[in-house]
Amino acid sequence: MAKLKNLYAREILDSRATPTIETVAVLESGHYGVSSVPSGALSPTGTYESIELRDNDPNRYFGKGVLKAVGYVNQEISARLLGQEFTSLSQIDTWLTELDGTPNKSRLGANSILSVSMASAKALASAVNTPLYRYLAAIAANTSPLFIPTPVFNMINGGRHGAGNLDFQEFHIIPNKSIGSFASQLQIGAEIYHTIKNLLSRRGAIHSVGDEGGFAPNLFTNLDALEILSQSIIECHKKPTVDVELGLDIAANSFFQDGKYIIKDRSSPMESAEFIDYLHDLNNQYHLKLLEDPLHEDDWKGWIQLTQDLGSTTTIVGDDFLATHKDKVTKAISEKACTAAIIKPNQVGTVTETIAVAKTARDAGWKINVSHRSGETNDTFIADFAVGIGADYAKFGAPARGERVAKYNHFLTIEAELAQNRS
Ligand code: 2PG
Ligand code: MG
Repeated sequence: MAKLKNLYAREILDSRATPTIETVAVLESGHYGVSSVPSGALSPTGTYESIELRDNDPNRYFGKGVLKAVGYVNQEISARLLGQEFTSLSQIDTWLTELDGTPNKSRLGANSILSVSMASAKALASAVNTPLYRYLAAIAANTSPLFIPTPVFNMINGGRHGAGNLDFQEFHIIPNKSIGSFASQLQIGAEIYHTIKNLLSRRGAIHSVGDEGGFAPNLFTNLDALEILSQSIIECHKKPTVDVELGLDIAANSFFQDGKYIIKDRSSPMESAEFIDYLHDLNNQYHLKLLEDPLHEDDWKGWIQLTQDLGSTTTIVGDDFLATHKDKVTKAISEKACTAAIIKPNQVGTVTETIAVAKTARDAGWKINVSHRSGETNDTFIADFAVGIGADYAKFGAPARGERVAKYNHFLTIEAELAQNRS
C-alpha cells in the first residue's frame, strides 16, 4: 500500500525551446520521482496520437504554453490522487484515465497525465529500492534476462526535423550484434557520426544539425544521404549490412498530398503502387534493416502490400501509422500490415497502457522499438522503459545533443549494473 503526499507540476522548456511539463510525485514515505514529457513535431491534424494540451494563448510562447496542463496536475489531479491508498501504478493510471474521461485524453491532456504516471512510477520504484527498469519489467511481467536494446542512431535529419532539403525524416545506422556490447555499439555510433560530419564537410554539404542531433545537410536526394551513411561505415572499417545496417524513418505523412507521394528524387508525384516500387528499388540497393512509416498513415492497402513484399527481410515499422494505439496495433496484426511497432509513451498517455500496447505487439511476434520524441528533455525514463519491457530496439536520436546522449549514457549505466548482477 502507498499514498501520494504531494504532487506538483511546473512549466519547463524542451529541446526545441517549447514549453513542456515537469511533475514531482512524493509518496507519504518521502520517496519521490520527477519526470518531464517529450513532444513530437506532428501537426495537430491527421494524427491518431492522444492529445497534448497546449494553452493556445497567443501572448505566451506563441500559444504553446502548458500552464493549463500544469494547473490540472496541481489542482484537479492532485485533489483526486493525494491521500488515496493504492497498491500499484496501474491503479494510479486507471484513476487518471477515468478522471480525464475521454478516449484520447483531450480533457486533462496526455502531457499532464503522462507526467504524473511517469513521476509516480519513479517514486514507487524508489520506495521499493529497485532500479526503475526492474520495477517496469515487473509491471510488464517480463521475466526474461534483461538486456540493452539495439540502438537506432538517427544520423541525418530531414523532413520536419531538418533544415536541409531531404524528404525523408530520419536516416539511421544500426549496429549489429556482432559489434558486441552496448558500449561498443555506442562507440561505433559516435565514430560514424564524426565520419559523416567529415564526409559532408568535404562535399560542402554541412548545413547544421537537426532536431535530433543528426546532420541536416544540403544533399540533392534521399539516396545521396544513404550513400553518405554507407561510405561512412566503410571509412570506419566496418561492412555495411554486415556489421552496421541502415534504416529509415520515411515519415511519409509529411510529403503525402492529395493522395500522392511527392519527393525530390522523382520529378512527378507517385501513386501508392509507384511509391511502393520506388521503395523496392531503394531496399534492393541498401538492404534496409528497419523501414519506418514508409507510407501514409491511412494507406492501409499500401502497408499490407509492402509488408507482403518486403516483410520477410526488412522490418516494417509503424509509428504515425499505429500511434501506440491498441486498436490500431490489433488491426495491423490481423491485417498483416507491418511487423514492428514504435512505442512512445506520450502517444498513449500512461505508463501501464503503453506497456499493454507493447505486449500486444510482442505477443504477435512483432519487434518493439521504443522511441524518444523530436522535442525532448533530459529525462531518461524511456531508457529504463525500453530495458524493462525487453524492447528489441531503442531510437533516441543521434549520439549527440544532451537530451539524446542522456538516454544513451543511461544505457551505459544499466549495462554496467546488469553485468555486475550477472557476475
Ligand atoms: C518519429 C519521431 C521521433 P516526432 O517520427 O519517429 O524520432 O519524431 O517525435 O517528431 O514524431
Ligand atoms: Mg517516426
